[in-house]
Amino acid sequence: MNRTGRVERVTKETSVLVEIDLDGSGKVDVATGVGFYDHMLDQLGRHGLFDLTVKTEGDLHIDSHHTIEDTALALGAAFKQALGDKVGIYRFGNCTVPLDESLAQVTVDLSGRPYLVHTEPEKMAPMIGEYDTTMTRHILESFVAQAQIALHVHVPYGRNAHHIVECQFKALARALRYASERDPRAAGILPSTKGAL
Ligand SMILES: [Mn+2]
Repeated sequence: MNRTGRVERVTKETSVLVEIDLDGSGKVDVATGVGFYDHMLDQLGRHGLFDLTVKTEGDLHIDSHHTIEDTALALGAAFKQALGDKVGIYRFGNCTVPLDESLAQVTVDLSGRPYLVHTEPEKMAPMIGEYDTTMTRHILESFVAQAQIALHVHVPYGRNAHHIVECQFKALARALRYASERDPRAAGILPSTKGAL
């Protein structure tokens, strides 16, 4: 069974195409027009072992906000679509990833209910290239809302903004991979006592 998602999202502000294969090998083809964001989405595919295509044409003449946010919304929707009925998956995943002086701890539940808890150092460089560092939380909020997952992301310490953001995407990728992978002991079983996810 294919576990793929494809979402096209077109508004007056942006045009986004996302394709994802949860059972891929980390092949990534990403172009949003925001270099650092491309780098982060590359982490997501590579460390999640998802095949991921992202093509966004946004109103970058204003700023990168809509481009970044709408891409995250489409990504969340595509991820949910790819998860399908969630039968036979692990459901929960967590991963802690250091990047030199920074550390990210990510825990996920593919619960069907959107909830985000996010903490990161308050003091951080405001921009990484065209990427506004306050957008990290906005990306996670947008992804969570569409993917309908519970996501806890904590950066207890870190100094360099590039490191602080990148370790979050790496840990997110790995946590999503662990949660969405098939559990060989749970074939045909929905991991919920409620009978719904
Ligand atoms: Mn916004």
